[in-house]
Amino acid sequence: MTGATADRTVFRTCPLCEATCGLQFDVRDETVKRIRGDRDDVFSKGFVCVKGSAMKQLHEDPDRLRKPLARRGTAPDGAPIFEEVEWDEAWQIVDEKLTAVRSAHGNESIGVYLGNPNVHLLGSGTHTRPFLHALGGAVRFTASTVDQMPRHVASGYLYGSGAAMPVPDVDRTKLLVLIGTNPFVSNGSICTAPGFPNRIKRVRERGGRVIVIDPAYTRTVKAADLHLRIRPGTDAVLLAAIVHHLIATDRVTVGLTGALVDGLDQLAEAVEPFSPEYAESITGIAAAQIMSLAEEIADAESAAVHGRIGTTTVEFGTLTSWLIDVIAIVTGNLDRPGGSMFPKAAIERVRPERQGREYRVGRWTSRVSGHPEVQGELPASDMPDEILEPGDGQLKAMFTVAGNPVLSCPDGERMDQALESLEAMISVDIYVNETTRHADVILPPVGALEKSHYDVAFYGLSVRNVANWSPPVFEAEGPGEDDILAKIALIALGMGPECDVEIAHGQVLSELLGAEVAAVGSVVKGRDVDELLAMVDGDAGCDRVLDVLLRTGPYGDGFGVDPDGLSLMKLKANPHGIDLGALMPRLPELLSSPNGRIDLFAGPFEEELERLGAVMTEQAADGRLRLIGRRHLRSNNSWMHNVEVLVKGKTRCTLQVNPDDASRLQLIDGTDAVVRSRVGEVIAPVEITDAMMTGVVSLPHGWGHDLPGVRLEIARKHSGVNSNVLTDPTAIDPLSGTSVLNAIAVEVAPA
Ligand SMILES: Nc1nc2c(c(=O)[nH]1)N[C@H]1C(S)=C(S)[C@@H](COP(=O)(O)OP(=O)(O)OC[C@H]3O[C@@H](n4cnc5c(=O)[nH]c(N)nc54)[C@H](O)[C@@H]3O)O[C@H]1N2
Ligand SMILES: Nc1nc2c(c(=O)[nH]1)N[C@H]1C(S)=C(S)[C@@H](COP(=O)(O)OP(=O)(O)OC[C@H]3O[C@@H](n4cnc5c(=O)[nH]c(N)nc54)[C@H](O)[C@@H]3O)O[C@H]1N2
Ligand code: SF4
Ligand SMILES: [Mo]
Repeated sequence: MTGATADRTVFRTCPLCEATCGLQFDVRDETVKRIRGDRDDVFSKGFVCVKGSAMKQLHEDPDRLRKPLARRGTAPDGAPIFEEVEWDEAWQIVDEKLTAVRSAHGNESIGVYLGNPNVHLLGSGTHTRPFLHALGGAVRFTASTVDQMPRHVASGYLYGSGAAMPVPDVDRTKLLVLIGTNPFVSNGSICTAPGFPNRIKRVRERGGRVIVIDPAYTRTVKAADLHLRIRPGTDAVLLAAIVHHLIATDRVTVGLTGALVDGLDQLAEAVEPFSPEYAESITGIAAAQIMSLAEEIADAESAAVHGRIGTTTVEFGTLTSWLIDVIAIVTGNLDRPGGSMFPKAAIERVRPERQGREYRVGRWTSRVSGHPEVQGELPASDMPDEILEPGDGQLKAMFTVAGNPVLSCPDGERMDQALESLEAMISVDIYVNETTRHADVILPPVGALEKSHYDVAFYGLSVRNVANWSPPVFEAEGPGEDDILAKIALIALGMGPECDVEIAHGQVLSELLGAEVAAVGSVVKGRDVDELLAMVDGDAGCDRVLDVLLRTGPYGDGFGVDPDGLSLMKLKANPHGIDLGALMPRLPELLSSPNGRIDLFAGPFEEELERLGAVMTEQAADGRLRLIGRRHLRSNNSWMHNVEVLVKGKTRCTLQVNPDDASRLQLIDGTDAVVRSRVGEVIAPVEITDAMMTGVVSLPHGWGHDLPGVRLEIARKHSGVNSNVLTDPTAIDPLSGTSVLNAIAVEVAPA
């Protein structure tokens, strides 16, 4: 199906957000002529958003790095001076820096920050583990603790694994309740459903209802049956009151999963203080409305309650995520069609031997704040302290891989100072941005169109089971993430800057296959590693790992056991993807908790409910404005503002204020306001809109591109301000270490 004017057509999944849309690239004279939605994609069926179509501009962006940069000093205005170098020299710098820091301060002085695109990149998916392993005890931070970590922790305690996250069965549900998420703009999160807006419309077309709980009137609200405006940060109280009402009115129906659940008795007592009347006083939603919402969820033929950023980046994020699942459990909606279900990804590994382990956090703690480790990481908001505070274990070197913590993590100004103070910083990134400008060396992987793709993370969070591999659109003219991470690993293992990455790729494969042939329940248990190695397909290092994962996964060909099963070769033959069917019930098979059961109180949720009551009652007396965030369809966190089509038009980095608040504070539309929090202040133009709830103001994140040395010519012209100058690094959800990015107390005045 080559377009009439194209030399060739390539089908490739979009890697920019979680929706995994299939794109069709028409290429002529080795240039992308046209990008459109792939109508034959088994999952997205032609859906595409403006960002997907901008992949051409991203690819051609002159500011995107094609060669490594080495830092040669600092200009008088504070801007770094970079020089383009060949890869050989870049690897030499990595070796020298790493060796110097390690010999002076040891492995524990090295930190790693992994940003969001890592979960969208096949090479990171397959090679991050060996990279971290080779760095030895490197301290790990990721964007998860400014995002979804509460969801992992709630799942860890409930199901035994942080990876077992139920998703709303959007395509079959009769009642969709969306809390703190705006899929008309974000295209969905922890719920991979390309064309999410259409899927929401279809809920209503088949006679179902859609309810949105959000302080703001959003594009998703516009398409819903009911909008409940909630005071930011109070969702846990609303959800606890729903459980309270279900219990008080005898509406608990646990359904089939009930037999697997412990702790139901304890639940009644734990939510006892959260009456609908109390919840009204905290959330601003009328008690009668809360009761009717609870009854509607209980009575619906099926109901799926789904929470995202507005429910996780708050002080009670883990409790909120837990309560969402508790509601699914007590209304019989967990693990049933139309409710909240567990996907079965093609590369998933569920092993009987894993069952029976207690979920644990806090196996170590951060040096300065004492925060517990969660899922092997420390809170991203601890980075500045860990770098700046002297003492044993102080971080002296950082690797950043596809991350921009200066704009995305709390107290951006201190983060910025901290990174500049390091003895060594190595960044794997495609731009010189607010973060990477501090690096000694920037290692740029090839662009998205020059590498293959498979959504290792998102097919595990998907409303249908799907597998789709994409070839690169253009031949690579440099290394991908797999090569870069492998090379750093080899250098860290002492192999020197001239080592051959193929050694690392080979090692990764042998280890993976070695583990497979030894694993109880593996389809290749007992087979010979060398025999399997000879059968592995794929050009890139990451493709070969993927082939092994696919073939030993739940739908795999088992290296010849099931000739119809999945393999990389089979995916190559199906460029529009393979639909593996609707989600199926997976309990109890999926549970890896002790006894293979769901203990509602395996985590400290009783204590957390007590703390919730105390904190909420106290906060209700605080009359300050609450700051929340927002996204825009043409944005992607901090890094897509350098594409003209995505930033042109009205200024987007505005402080949205409700008309009542604006007149009380004497703010005038279009003029500047100063926003102050405990840690910082910014000046932003006011946008008066009744989309915002009274008492709430909103500022998007990811802006503030005017720092010295940032090489983003277009973004700089639309710089905006960094909203994370206002976020407080000490404010976290204590169970997950996740930053409080919503419901921040602020003062606003005319500038
Ligand atoms: N106040 C506030 N703060 C927030 C949020 C919020 O809602 N409010 N949201 C949070 C969330 S959900 C997230 S996920 C984080 C994101 O936080 P980060 O991951 O730290 O930030 P991003 O803006 O996603 O930065 C992505 C980086 O990857 C680089 N990059 C892009 N493509 C590639 C590639 O192919 N390879 C490599 N190696 N690099 C690439 C970009 O140049 C950029 O430097 O921000 C969080 N911060
Ligand atoms: N266009 C675009 N798409 C994206 C991204 C992007 O930057 N731009 N980022 C991607 C990433 S990394 C992620 S994690 C996802 C996030 O996906 P979503 O969670 O859907 O993202 P948001 O649009 O930030 O929606 C959060 C909503 O929560 C509301 N909210 C804020 N505070 C509260 C609260 O206390 N309670 C309640 N109930 N609601 C609250 C906000 O008003 C907002 O409407 O989006 C992804 N997709
Ligand atoms: S919705 Fe997401 S995956 Fe689909 S085209 Fe847009 S950015 Fe790409
Ligand atoms: Mo995110």
